[in-house]
Amino acid sequence: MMKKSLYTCISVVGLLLAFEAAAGQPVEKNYADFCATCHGADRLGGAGTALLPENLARLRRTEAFKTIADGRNASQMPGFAGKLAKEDIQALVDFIYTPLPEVPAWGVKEINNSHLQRVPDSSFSDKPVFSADPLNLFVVVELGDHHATILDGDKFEPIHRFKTRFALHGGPKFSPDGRYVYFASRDGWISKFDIYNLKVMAEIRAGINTRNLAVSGDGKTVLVGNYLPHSLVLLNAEDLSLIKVIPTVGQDGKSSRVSAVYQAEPRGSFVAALKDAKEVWEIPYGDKDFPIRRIATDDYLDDFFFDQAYRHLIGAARDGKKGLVIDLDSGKKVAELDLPGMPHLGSGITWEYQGHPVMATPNLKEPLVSVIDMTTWKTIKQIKTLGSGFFMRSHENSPYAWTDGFNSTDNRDVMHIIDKRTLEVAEILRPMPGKTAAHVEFTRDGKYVLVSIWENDGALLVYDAATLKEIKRLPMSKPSGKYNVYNKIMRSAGTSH
Ligand code: DHE
Repeated sequence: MMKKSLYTCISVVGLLLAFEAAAGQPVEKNYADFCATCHGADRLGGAGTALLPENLARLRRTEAFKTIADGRNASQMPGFAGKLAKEDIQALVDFIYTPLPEVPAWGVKEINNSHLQRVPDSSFSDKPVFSADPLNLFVVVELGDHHATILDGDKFEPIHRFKTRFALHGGPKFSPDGRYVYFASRDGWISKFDIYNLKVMAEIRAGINTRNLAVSGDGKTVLVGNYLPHSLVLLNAEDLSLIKVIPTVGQDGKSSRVSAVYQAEPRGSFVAALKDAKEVWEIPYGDKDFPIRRIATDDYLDDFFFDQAYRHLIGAARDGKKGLVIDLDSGKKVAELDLPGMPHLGSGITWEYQGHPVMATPNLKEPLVSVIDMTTWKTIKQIKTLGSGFFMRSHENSPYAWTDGFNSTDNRDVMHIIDKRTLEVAEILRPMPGKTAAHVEFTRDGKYVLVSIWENDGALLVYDAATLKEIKRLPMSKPSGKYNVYNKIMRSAGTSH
């Protein structure tokens, strides 16, 4: 298969020469030293977002200045005020808001040229090549050295570890039978991994800066949402070959980044939110033309999740302090949610509380967990925590919901155990004092909980979900998310879908 050099067509030399910082080193040197590792030498993104005017459309320059100086809340972006003078920072701001001499093309030709495929041969098995329960496996993403581990969820022993693309982000998605898992990297690579045979089957670069992917409920199609270019990309789930590229242009004719895409199996559709247009798109995946139903929204949606019936979409506006609830049948907003500090809504979970379905989510900027009645859409409790959290998890068989303090400054090492029956913090754990603890996932039966120690020399800690005692520790390289096959394919109310 052909693999094209990705960035050859872009010349940034002229642009680099155009700027020089007023103080300190030239701006291009500062960019190379402080920004390029995450944002790409050519500004097309990597672990960090692409730094192009198109991608920064909704960020004011003063905000960009603050971000470079102080870092970015809810991301891995550090602040550089201690290393760069104000003039240097301003020069960087001007630099990143300057268009590239040529907008990089990433369309049908480039996507097709990047396609890599492994054809199954007689050595391939239709059954797992290992003895562990294939539905109680965990896929653990290790961000430290860009690997993934397939973990036996009964014995808590690694079965296989393999190299992934650089900077995977978002939850990997499974085929409906749990045999295949699909990963997306921030720089647009989509990979399909055969868990039964422990082999990467296909890869394709669907974008330059990708948000996330979804796999259709019938297992036939993959939809990728991009920041750059502004597009949705439909792929055949079988071999990841390209079906079509859908430019994401709002009703007003302006093109937009994609905030997130998910599949809504009970509706037979994909749902995508646009980041720069007040629109949600529903795309039925059973129709070979993939028609788009546009739903107008009151605000730009950053991320969203669904109620368990997939009737309502619950979205967060990035700049606002509220969430929106949209009835997907009528296409109308039915409620606004009081969310004080911007949730990472994909982390929302649901359960039954006193006969009502409730949803709960941490808030990235406030040390609070919001619990909202999903019948009235009113907040019934804001549970105080020691630090702002990022992820939240539970399981149908557990009375507890676990949430971290990942987004705090002083309490990144805590895990709060919330009693779902009383809405009180029942216990606070410090799994490894001083080390960042984050992201939790339960085993298939809900009896054990896996917690990440989010450090390069980190670990995966296994807890008894009832006694809250640690029972095993596995060294891992910055394990970010871990995903239980059964809980994901059954769309457990306690985890992300
Ligand atoms: Fe994530 C999921 C958006 C920063 C780790 N993150 C998601 C999803 C979205 C999202 C839309 C759901 C996608 C899915 O699962 O299909 N994340 C954002 C942001 O907007 C934000 C705040 C800024 C950004 O950089 O884009 C952001 N996320 C981060 C991080 O800094 C984290 C901690 C480290 C990293 O990988 O960059 C991070 N995000 C994660 C993880 C998930 C995730 C581990 C999957 C959670 C799950 O259990 O499903």
